[in-house]
Amino acid sequence: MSVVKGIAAPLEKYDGSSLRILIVHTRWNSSVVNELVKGTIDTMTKEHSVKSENITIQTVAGAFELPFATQRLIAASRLQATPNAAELFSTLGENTGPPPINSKTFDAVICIGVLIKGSTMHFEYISEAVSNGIMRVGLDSGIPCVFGVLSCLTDEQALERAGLGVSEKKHNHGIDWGHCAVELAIKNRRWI
Ligand code: DLZ
Repeated sequence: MSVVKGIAAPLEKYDGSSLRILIVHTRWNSSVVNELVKGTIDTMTKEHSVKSENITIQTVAGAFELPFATQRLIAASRLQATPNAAELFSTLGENTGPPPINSKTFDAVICIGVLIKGSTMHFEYISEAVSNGIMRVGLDSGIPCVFGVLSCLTDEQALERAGLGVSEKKHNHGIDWGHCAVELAIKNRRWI
């Protein structure tokens, strides 16, 4: 049987040696999340030469906190990266758009978490809020935010997608998120 699903290889090899990457991950479902984080980091460092000292890692409790934390961390990095940023912000009115991109802010963010459906509506509300929230942070900030949140109906689905399952098809999705972050970070520099 032919395989339809999945991502084709990129057209070029991306050099991530100058990139600054932020990973924000949850402590909920940590055994699976930690494996996904590892897969993401290994891919970026081993396959794209991202320097480990240029990867910042922050944690939050659960997936619902990912968009807020990401937005605040991007804002904080911009303040630190721009010596007179406080002055600059004070001169800006509201709704004037995101602050200027500085070379020391993050080139890409990867938000990582695992939602597992329970017996209430919690899963539906959180997964929708988190996917919309992460998308919004990316669009508002102009910094690519990779959606590294698994929305699983069972524990087994989560294990399979972190490469911890028992089936032949198990695959660590962190690998894809690592490739995705580097590609989009490099392309975003060209697009500015
Ligand atoms: C409360 C909760 C539940 C039931 N399940 C998960 C989950 O599967 N994955 C996850 O990342 N977080 C879960 N949370 C926590 C919420 O995301 C959030 O941290 C709390 O509602 C506090 O805002």
